[in-house]
Amino acid sequence: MTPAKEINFDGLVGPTHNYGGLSVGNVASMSSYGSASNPRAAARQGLSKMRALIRMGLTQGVLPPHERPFLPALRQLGFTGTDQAVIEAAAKVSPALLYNISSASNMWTANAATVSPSADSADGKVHFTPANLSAMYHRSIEHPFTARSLQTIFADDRHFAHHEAIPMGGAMGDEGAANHGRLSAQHGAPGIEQFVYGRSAFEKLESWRFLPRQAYEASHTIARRHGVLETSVFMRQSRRAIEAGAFHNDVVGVTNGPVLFYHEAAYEETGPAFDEMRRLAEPLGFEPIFVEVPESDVPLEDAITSYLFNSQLVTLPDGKMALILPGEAEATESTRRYLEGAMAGNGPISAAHFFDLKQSMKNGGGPACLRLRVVLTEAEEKAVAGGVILGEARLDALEAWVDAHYREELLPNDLLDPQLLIESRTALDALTQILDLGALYDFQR
Ligand code: SUG
Repeated sequence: MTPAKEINFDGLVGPTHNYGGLSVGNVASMSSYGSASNPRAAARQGLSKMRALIRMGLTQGVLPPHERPFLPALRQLGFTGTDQAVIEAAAKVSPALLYNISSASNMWTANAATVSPSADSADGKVHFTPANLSAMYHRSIEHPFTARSLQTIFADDRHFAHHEAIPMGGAMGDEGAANHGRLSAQHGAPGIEQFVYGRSAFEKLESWRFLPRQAYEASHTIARRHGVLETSVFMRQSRRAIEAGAFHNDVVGVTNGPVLFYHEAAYEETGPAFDEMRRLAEPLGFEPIFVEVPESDVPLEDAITSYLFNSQLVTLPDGKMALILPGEAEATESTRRYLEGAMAGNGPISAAHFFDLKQSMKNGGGPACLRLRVVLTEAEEKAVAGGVILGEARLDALEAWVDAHYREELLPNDLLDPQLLIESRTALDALTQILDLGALYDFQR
């Protein structure tokens, strides 16, 4: 086994972070609609979490925000003329359209792609499939730039393999790593991949409160392409969890090392899948550890509002596991009590760290949504391009950059203001220098 470590690539919150209420089925996003956001605070909260993880001895990466408002999307829809004319015309036709092409939703990089480490894949490369995010227009426009960004950063084809996003249409949705987990003895050891889906793309679903986003056929495609099918297990999200607002499985479950930490109501059934995981783990020399949180300790509704499971379960340098949680999990009585018990017991979770991520949480994004996990060996890490693996000096530079370029208040109707486009491009242009990424954005080409 070649030793490897997990690197979290967090999404840097972009300058247009706002509450446009775009995500049906995401209760936080729907109920935050119309309130004032604070893009500067949002970006700062994310950077503080990254800094704290670095100080815990973990390796931290960052992925750049996408260009928003995204004028190429409006031009594709037939708006012509100067940038200002395009924005003004689109605003007249449909303010909602402008909200959609301005969303900072790409900050939730758990939805950027599904990543399989080289220890798992048949050809010994790290595999990436950008998520098509076809469930909602504002997210469906992310994958072309996500692909460009990942191909720029993980450019070395001796180590990295990139696939196209899954074709869209009907219900062939793929939401990336938010519905993907991995169990292994250590990060560098071969593991089992867990693919969680909400439906078949070809199934008729009637009278559901919220529709599932992830298709079984999409999950299966990824496992096949990544060369991990033999060691993959497919599980169906429960209808109850989806209808209660668990629009991604990472709202009700998280994996790390041999551990799957999940809510009792997360899956339609667990028995056959868990048996299969035990069977697959045996020749790999480990036993999966299933930590189920019963409904009687934490009601599903509390799990969803507190984001207990939308935490990062990380292995610290001393080998112990810690949870990186949103402050909401401390403020909710049932989850706080559960965590106190878990840490006092002899289970795998030894510490809980809480972070103020309220700006992102109000759009349904917790600590786990904000990061894409990439397991890399030393040689693979060395092959990462640009300055996206962070040290404290670059974090200082990013904080100063946020303070210089981000507004402290944004209302949905501010998205109709062409000045925001200029501010946003000025900021992103400076960012590509800080992160040493060259001419990454369309407006720079
Ligand atoms: O897709 N919210 C995101 C939140 C994604 C959270 N990610 C994970 N669970 N991994 C979503 O529902 C709202 C954006 C807006 O209204 O601008 C939004 O897209």
